[in-house]
Amino acid sequence: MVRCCTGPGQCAVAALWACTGVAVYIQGSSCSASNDSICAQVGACCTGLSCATAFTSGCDAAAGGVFTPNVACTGGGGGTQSMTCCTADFDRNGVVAVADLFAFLSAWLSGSAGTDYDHDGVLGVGDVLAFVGVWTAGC
Ligand SMILES: [Ca+2]
Ligand SMILES: [Ca+2]
Repeated sequence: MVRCCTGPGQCAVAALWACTGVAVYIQGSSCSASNDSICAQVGACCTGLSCATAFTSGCDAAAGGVFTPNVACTGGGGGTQSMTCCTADFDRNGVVAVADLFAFLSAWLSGSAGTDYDHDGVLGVGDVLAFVGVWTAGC
C-alpha cells in the first residue's frame, strides 16, 4: 500500500496499481483524506498543456516542466490536457474568454511579474502581443 496523492492535500491509502492517472504516490501506510501534510506538497506540473500531479522534484524543468505548487490538474481530458496548464485562461476560471484579455491587461498595467509572457524578464509591449497570441490560439 502507498500514500496516494490525488491532488494538493488530497490523500488515500491505496494499492500501488490503483494510484494512477492524476496522482502520485510516496511510501506510507497512513494519511489524512484531506489536508494531508505530505500530499500538500504536490502541485501541477505543466508540460505544454499536459498536466500531471507531481512533487516539485518530480517535475523535470529540463524537459520543459513548469511546477505550480498547491494547484490541482483540472478540466480538459482527465489531466492529460488540462485547463490548469492553459496560459490563455489568465483568470483561471476554466474557460478562455474576453475577460481573460481584460484580466491580463489589468495585471500587466499594474506591473505583475506573471504577465511576462515573452519570458524576457521585463514587462513590455511584447508581453501583450505574446498573450494575445496564446489567447487567440486557445487551449
Ligand atoms: Ca478565463
Ligand atoms: Ca516580457
